[in-house]
Amino acid sequence: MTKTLRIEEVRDLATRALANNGASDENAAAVAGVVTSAELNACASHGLFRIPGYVSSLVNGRADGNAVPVVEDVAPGMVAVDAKGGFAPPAMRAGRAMLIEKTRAQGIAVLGIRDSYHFAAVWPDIEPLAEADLMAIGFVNSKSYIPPWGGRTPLYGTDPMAFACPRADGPPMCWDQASAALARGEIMLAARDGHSVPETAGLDSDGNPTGDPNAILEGGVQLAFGGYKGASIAMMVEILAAGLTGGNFGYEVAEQNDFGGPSPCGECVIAIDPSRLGGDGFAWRIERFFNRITEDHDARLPGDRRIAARTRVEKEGTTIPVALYEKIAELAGGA
Ligand code: NDP
Ligand code: PYC
Repeated sequence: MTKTLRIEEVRDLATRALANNGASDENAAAVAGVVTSAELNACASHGLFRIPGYVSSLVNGRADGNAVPVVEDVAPGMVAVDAKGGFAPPAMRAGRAMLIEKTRAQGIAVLGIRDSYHFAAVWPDIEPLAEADLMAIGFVNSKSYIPPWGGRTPLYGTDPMAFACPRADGPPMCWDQASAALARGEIMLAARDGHSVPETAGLDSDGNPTGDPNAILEGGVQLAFGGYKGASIAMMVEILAAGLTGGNFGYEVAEQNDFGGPSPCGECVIAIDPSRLGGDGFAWRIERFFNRITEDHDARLPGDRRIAARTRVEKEGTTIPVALYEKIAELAGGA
């Protein structure tokens, strides 16, 4: 059984569920913002599905719902944000203006967030930079689920990275992908809904490839996309998101008690002003380049599925299982 919600109902429900369980108004609004964006963009794995996990991290005291992020101007091209054990979206909101200012002033700047709980897609973090005519690339790490290539023990998180590029004609192009063959959220949704997953997604507890999502989640491991090449990407994401920022590596989180909610890790965003190198013609050159992609048979730009979803979901709403709706309504103190 399913229930369809209008997008403003999603925002209201998510905000109340967080606020009702100890998040400050500001933090609840920031987290509900990324959850609502995920539903609007048809990204079910990081939308309302994540609210019970956010709430459990508040209730068990792991994440601080009243954290006030501290933004530090650490170098001409560097912004550091200490999330103070709170969620990542308020930390990103707090640091973004300084990142944009420094990038405009110097052509390039980097923002690092440490001690933050990230449980969302990455494109909402970097798309606003491309809307401000900057290029951006973002890296987030999570609790470890993926062994190093040739190993058996989880070391890397599912470690997403996202890239956003402004364009002359349309919303920014923004891709966003896990270093894992499949985001853990997708495997969890498959387990919930009784679907199998591709056998490239993970191994069972005996080390055998499996399409059974429960076998991967319960004692198995996930695999990087593209074999050893994806494992090297995951390693890079750990180094940039955690090593560079002072956040926890995925394995350090795995060694702590696991409450199943978001992981206290790190995030790194590099922003570049393309007009400094590419000149005024940059956005149109990109447009012509993108045309070469979209003119070729069934090829499309990454992110186009999400962008197309926005108009549809705005009009028709988003559909979630009734059981999830009832759970969140209970957390929110009522429907
Ligand atoms: P997908 O494999 O679904 O998609 C990855 C990217 O590929 C998207 O940009 C998608 O665009 C694009 N894409 C898909 N099909 C095509 C196609 N036919 N042609 C061109 N591009 C295509 O995502 P993942 O499962 O890897 O990740 C899902 C989400 O999980 C991400 O948002 C990620 O940030 C999040 N995540 C978060 C983590 C965290 O720690 N916070 C950890 C891991 C993942 P489109 O969306 O338009 O289909
Ligand atoms: O889907 O892999 C995932 C994930 C991990 C942390 C948040 N999302």
